[in-house]
Amino acid sequence: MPDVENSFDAVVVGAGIAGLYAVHKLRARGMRVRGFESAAGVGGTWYHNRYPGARCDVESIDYSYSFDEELQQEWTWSERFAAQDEILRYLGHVANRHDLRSAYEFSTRVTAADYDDRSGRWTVRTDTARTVSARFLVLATGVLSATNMPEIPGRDSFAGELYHTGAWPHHGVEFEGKRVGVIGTGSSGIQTIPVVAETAARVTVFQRSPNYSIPARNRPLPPEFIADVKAGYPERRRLSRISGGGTPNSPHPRGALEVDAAERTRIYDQWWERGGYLFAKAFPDQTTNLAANDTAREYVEAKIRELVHDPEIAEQLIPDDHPIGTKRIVTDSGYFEAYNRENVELVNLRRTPITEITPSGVRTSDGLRELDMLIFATGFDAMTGSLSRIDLRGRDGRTLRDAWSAGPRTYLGLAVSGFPNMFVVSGPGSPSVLANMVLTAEQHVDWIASCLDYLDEHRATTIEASEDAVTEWVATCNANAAATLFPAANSWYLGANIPGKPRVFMPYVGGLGKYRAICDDVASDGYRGFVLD
Ligand code: N01
Repeated sequence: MPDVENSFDAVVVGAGIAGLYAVHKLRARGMRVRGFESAAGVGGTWYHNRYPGARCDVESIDYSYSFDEELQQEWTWSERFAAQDEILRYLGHVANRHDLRSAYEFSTRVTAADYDDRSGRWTVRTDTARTVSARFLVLATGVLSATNMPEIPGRDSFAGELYHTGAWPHHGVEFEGKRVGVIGTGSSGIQTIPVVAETAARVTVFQRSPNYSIPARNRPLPPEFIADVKAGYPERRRLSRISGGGTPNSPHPRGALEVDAAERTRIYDQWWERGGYLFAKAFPDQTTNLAANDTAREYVEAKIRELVHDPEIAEQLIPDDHPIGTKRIVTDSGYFEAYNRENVELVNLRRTPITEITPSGVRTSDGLRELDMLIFATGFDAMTGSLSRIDLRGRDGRTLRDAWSAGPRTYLGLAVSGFPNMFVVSGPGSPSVLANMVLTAEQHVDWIASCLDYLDEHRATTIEASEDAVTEWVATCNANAAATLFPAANSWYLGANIPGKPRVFMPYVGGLGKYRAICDDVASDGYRGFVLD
């Protein structure tokens, strides 16, 4: 007897931005969909990253779904860069509006999924002892969701409060009067530090690598501005979809070295005043030409020297190991200025490395700093971490971990050879993390839904990326990355932040617009590179 209750057309893993839209889109095709989400509610990244100061670095009016015109008109963002709680409220609103929660089992982590060749179905298992089967498996597990807790000796002996920014607790965390240590100065650390410094007795920042950061210049959005944006959404979204980064912004028409010094400074001043990571895109050649990059780097370095009063500290806050923009430029609110406070201390781990964590604090080679609270802002096993934590088995029991032992291999970031009817949303080989994650997720899910229409029309039951197409796509991604300065940075884009992870540049660097055109072309060419059965 077929187990109708536990048998679905598709399982969607994850209730973040991508998973929610996947559930909506597949249900709209009349499919029976079951979602699983390890958290107790919707939101994905925005559910977990509740640390103080957590805020998106893409403008709220762009970092929002475009698929539902009514939603676009009814929702009003309050600030230029939305804070975590506002984005979470928004995603809750979307879930209500489209009745998405009813598809999900929450507080349920998918532990394993395996494909059965004979039935052509996936069997999905969870940590709540649920077993369901589905024809299609959609992995919307997030790209920055598997937290990285470095194995520092004595870590678990710390007797004070210990948190990771990416798994922040739901209860209130008080900093007042406390001695707080923060390990890590990526986007999460740089957002956290100034907020904690406002009330903590002392903040000790343990910095291994400094980062470039540009002030957010966040502000409330006035009603006239919102009205203009809402009236112009169709064009705004059209420009975003064909752009490189998924927002309607384009760089100067000429390269940084093709204009004179005065024009260059004028443009950098404009982007600096505008605020945020888009500074990386002031000129089109900033991340492809080192001499062009140097002009942007020197401009920002001079700004850091202006912002930080102590010149010795300023020098330690200036990166010397990567071209600007080859790690995501951070969008901050008062980060460098925090070092002008009496209660903020910078510990340069390049000079004095951490030797151990003790019950009372963090010991570096120059002594012990006693702490009441230790915050790990140490990032994520990005892009592959959330997938490799699931025991995924394709044809003949082959595991994804084995298939990707030398680094992730996908076709278009969407499909893996040997794993039929399995789609990854925002996976390695897609532009996702280098663009606006909402629009990239929409593009992926729309493509998947059209692909399923095509399968139905052609009476095909399975679709699988061919090994040749995967090999070619991996080569394309590598060639694209090699033509830029990105591989020069030891970034999470390359897996360089996780000991032992293969060093492969994971995102597709060619931009969303170009990527969309490639995906559309593959589809209109009868899903070139896929095997349909
Ligand atoms: O993580 P990261 P993140 N000892 O990997 C340090 C997005 N995001 O959570 O560089 C000491 O960038 C590590 O040092 P190093 C955004 O795309 C967006 O901050 O490896 N230090 C680094 O300083 C971002 O890029 C937003 O030498 C250790 C830090 O920890 C991505 O998420 C906000 C260490 C980790 O930085 C990840 O950002 C937040 C060790 N053993 C995140 N191990 C916005 O939208 C690691 N570190 C604004």
